[in-house]
Amino acid sequence: MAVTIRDIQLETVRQPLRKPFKTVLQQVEEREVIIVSVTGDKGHVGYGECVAFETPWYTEETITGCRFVLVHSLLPLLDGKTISHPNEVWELFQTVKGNRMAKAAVEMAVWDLFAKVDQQSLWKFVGGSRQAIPAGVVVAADPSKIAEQVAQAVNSGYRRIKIKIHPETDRTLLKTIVAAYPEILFFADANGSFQTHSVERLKTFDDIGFTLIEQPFGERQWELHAQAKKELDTKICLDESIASVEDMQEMIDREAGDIIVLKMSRLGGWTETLKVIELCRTHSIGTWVGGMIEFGVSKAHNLALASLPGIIYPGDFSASGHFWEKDIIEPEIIVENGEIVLSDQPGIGYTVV
Ligand code: OSB
Ligand code: MG
Repeated sequence: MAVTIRDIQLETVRQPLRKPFKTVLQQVEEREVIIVSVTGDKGHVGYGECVAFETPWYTEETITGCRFVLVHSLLPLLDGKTISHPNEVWELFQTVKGNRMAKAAVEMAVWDLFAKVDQQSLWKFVGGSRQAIPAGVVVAADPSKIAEQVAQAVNSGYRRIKIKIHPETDRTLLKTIVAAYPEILFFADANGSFQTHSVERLKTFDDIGFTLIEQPFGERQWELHAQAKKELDTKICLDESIASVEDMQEMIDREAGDIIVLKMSRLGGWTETLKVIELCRTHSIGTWVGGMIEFGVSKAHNLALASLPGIIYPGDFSASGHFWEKDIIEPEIIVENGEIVLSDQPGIGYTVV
């Protein structure tokens, strides 16, 4: 199968969140992303979404920087090229350093395009085997609102809830909430906020009942993560630390984590993500799929990712209506009985509006 790239378009989408998303690092109230559309020689159109933030609080990329790199560096490398497999895009982009979120957006679009040319759903095209994906939601709010938002999530059918924490978070409050819902899987995400604290401090969160704690320390603080893995019963899960296959190998060599959260954007797209999954499989390291306060295009790609074998926990998969008044895909993503059912339509399986 060879496809010649005939046209590439960028479109900016900007929308307020239905409620503020509050972490110790940043409060997000409005979201801007770039939708990349790639047209092949037979007229099929593939979509990707660039999910870098306005400021570099989560990774070093920004949406403005991504737009610049897309226009001036990445799109000229792809435009007019004939490719026979989407993983060739990674090779084409080798002369551009870093900028993984910008690269991921284009790569996603090309994978969607190839699945459409092949008349297959993207999740089957990448070798997925699960059509019903367990949902999960993130509570990122002021302490006074955590209990209420957890109750709402449980009422909406979510069976996995991730709570944003930092060293100052009220542990008694968390313990009461987690104990109130024995049937719910609770994750914690620290976004590196224990980096100026000790493993001892993190240990005081060990008996709350979290299945895992995501990224307690800084991106490069491998030693602290390794110590935490040894000394806590709660699983240590890395997010920001893992931006490549090399980072994954580093975590394995240093025994710096039990599990990782996959995000296609942070890893630079499908090709690198599939390599990371393969490495995890070889070393029996569990994976699950994270969210980026993203719109439906990025979510659809991440849902396809979650259908692969080896994904052991429910991801950050909330319904379109959780963040957005109106998503940019049709139909919107809905959660029923705690699951999201993937479409059999070609490509990402949603129409982009
Ligand atoms: O650290 O997992 C994170 C959102 C934006 C940036 C970083 C993170 C998050 C989330 C996921 O916690 C939220 C979601 O999209 O469901
Ligand atoms: Mg995280």
